[in-house]
Amino acid sequence: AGNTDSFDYTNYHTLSEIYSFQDMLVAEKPNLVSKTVIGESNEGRPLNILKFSTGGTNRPAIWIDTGIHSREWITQASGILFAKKIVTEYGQDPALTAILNKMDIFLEIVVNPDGYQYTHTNDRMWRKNRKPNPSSRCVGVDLNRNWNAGFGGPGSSKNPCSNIYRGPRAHSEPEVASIVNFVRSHGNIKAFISIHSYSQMLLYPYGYTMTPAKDQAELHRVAQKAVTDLASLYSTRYRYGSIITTIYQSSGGSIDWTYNQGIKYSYTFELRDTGHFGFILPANQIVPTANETWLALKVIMDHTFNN
Ligand code: ING
Ligand code: ZN
Repeated sequence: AGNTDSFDYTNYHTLSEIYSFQDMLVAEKPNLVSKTVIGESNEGRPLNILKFSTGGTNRPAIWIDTGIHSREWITQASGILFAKKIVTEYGQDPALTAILNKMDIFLEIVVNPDGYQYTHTNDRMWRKNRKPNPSSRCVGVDLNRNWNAGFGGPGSSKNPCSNIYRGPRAHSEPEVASIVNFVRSHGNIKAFISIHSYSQMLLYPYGYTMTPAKDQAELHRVAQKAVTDLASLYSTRYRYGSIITTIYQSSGGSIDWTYNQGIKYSYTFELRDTGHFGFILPANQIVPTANETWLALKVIMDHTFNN
C-alpha cells in the first residue's frame, strides 16, 4: 500500500520496504520505469534492477548500483532517492531529459539483499554476503573482491573469516555473476557507477595495480568537475583519484572489471561521512547526502552522454 510521494525518504528502510518502493514506482510510472530480476541471491532473494527508459532497443546505458556492502546503509537509502529523482526530473530537468531521450539508466538498489537483511536482524556492521563457506565456520564473501580483475591479489584475502574474503573463484557469487551476465549480454553500457560509504571520495580504476588507467586524464577531469558540483550544495569535501592511490590497494573490485571490459566511465563513490558516524550515518543526513551526490552523478552522466 502507499505511493512514492508519501514514502518516508528521511529514514532507513527494511529490505521488504525497499522492494515495495520499487514496485510502487513501476506501478506509478510504467512508461518510464520497469523492474527486471537479474538473478537470485545465495539465500534465494530476488536481485532486482530498475530500468529507466523512454524507448528504443538496447540504447547506450548508465549503470548505478548501491548496497553491494550491506552495512553501508546511506547507499541504499540514496539509491531510493535517485530513483525518485529520475522520475521527478524527467521532463523538468533539461540535462536529465536529454540523457533519457537517448540513453537508459539501470539502478540496482540492493546488490546484497541477504547481507542487508542480516544488518537489520543480527549484525548492523555486516559487510559481506551470507554464503556459508564449506571449509570454515565463518560466513560470507566480500562482493567487491569477487570480480575477475586482479582476482586474488593484494588487498583481498583467502581467509573466509576476513571481511575482504574474495571467495573461492572469480564470479563465484550469484550477486556478482548476475551483474557480470547482465553487463556482458547488454553490451552497450557506457558508464558503471558503484556506490559505497564512507570516506567522501570519488574513485576511478585501478585498485589492483599502480599502472594508470589509459583514460586516467579524462577520468580525473570528470571527477574534479563532479566533486566541485557536489560541494556547491552544502560544501561537502570529496577527495578524488584512482582507487589504489586514493583509498588503498584492492583486488577483484567491480569497477576495475567493468573498466577492463571497455566501460570507460567506471567510477566508485564513497559517500558521507569521513568517520565521525561512519557506517551509522544519522538518518537526517540521507536527503542531503543523496541531493549532493545526485549533482555529481549528473556530471558523470552528462559527460558520458556527450562522449
Ligand atoms: N570501500 C571499497 C572497498 O570495497 C573500493 C573501496 C572501491 C575498493 C572500488 C575497490 C574498488 O573496500 C568500501 N567502503 O567498501
Ligand atoms: Zn563498501
